[in-house]
Amino acid sequence: MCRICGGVVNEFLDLGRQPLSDAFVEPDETADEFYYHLRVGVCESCSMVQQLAEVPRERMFHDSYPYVSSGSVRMREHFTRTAHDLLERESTGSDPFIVEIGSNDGTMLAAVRAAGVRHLGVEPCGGVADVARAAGVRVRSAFFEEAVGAEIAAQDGPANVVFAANTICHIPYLDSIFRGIDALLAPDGVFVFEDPYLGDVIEKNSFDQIYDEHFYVFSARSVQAMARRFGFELVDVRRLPVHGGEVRYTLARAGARTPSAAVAALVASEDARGLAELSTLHAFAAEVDRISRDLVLQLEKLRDSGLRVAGYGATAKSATVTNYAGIGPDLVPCVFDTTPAKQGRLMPGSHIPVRPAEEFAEYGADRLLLFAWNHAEEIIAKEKDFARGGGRWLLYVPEVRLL
Ligand code: JHZ
Ligand code: SAH
Ligand code: ZN
Repeated sequence: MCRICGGVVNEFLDLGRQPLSDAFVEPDETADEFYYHLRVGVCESCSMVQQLAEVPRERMFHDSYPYVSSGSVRMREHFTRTAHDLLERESTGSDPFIVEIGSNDGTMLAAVRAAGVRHLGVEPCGGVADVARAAGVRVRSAFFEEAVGAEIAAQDGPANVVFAANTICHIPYLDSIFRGIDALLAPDGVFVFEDPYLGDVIEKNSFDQIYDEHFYVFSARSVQAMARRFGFELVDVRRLPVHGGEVRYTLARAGARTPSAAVAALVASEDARGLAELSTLHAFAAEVDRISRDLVLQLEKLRDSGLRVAGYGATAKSATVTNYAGIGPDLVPCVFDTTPAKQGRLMPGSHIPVRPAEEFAEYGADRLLLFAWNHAEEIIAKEKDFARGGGRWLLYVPEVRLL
């Protein structure tokens, strides 16, 4: 049953037994790993692409959650720009108030704070919330939901903007979220969120965008239907190049703003290409299989030719690829990553060891599997010596290929 509208959900993709994508394990803790069956379907009534089973939120988001937004220079720039955009376009009145859901280490809100604007982050993971606090960002440690929205409104007054990046698609209980936003948002306020876009996932075969944390994959059509169901209207959309292709959705209270032409245009383009049709999604599922098999073949070839292989970027996304395709340390002996909380641990399920990025040069890789393909530009530029020395990058989005 659809988590948004109660309609019939048709399964189109079975990604098998999967661990929690951000549960990097200590070498002696692999016996305790949590697994679940990752299956994805689409709602016949509202077109929402969603998982068929839910992982309890506390299992995924806790005080030692390892992901930090600040791990990429390009993302830091993106969020500084985002803060300035929000401040310019939306923060009307003499004392505007901006709330961010899923504020993580405060990368976005630090720029709001620097502008001297009243703000609050809502973030359940203590470790990253403390990083934000250390930077002077105001954070409430909580899962945003109906009651939290009402409490913030009572304490701080209505919000002009509620923003969320890579967070709303993580939350199955969106009915409660919308009631919380209804309680919190000023009459002419906006709810702005950005998440991976179904159009890009299908076009690029980026099936690794689907893992425990990404419960929904949004499209303009499904977000429009969802907004209406909860008393809001989708009034603007903007495609973003970050994280492999996202859309920023702007929602206002129903009737408060006139939707821009971009909304109708994106919905029409989705309908024209049959984006949410089962035939399209089944074709995508077939591509997932083909690409996974291709990647394993390519890695076996590299191993058999005696080349030194490693992974680059211990992403959450890579859990889907490694566990679905069956890629372990025999094919990718280790992965390099800049995140201290991931280093010295094993990748979930595949048990590929994560090593500090500083050890990358001395390892002397011949081929690097770019798990963080969404940061390709930044990473390939940073590691230009690798290619200069004859090394080559192996990518699997949108196809398996050597650069
Ligand atoms: P990156 C996470 O996904 C989880 P992940 C989450 N569900 C989500 O939606 C997105 O973030 C926003 C490392 N790295 O951004 C840092 C280097 O080592 O693709 C990260 O561990 N060197 C919330 O994990 C990883 O790669 C570098 O130069 O798929 C990148 O993770 C750079 C740039 C990154 O998100
Ligand atoms: N916005 C940041 C962080 C994304 S990570 C960025 O785009 O880089 C997703 C974040 O959402 C995590 O920090 C997680 O703790 C948080 N989150 C998950 N459920 C939440 C909820 N109900 N309310 C607030 N934050 C939530
Ligand atoms: Zn539905």
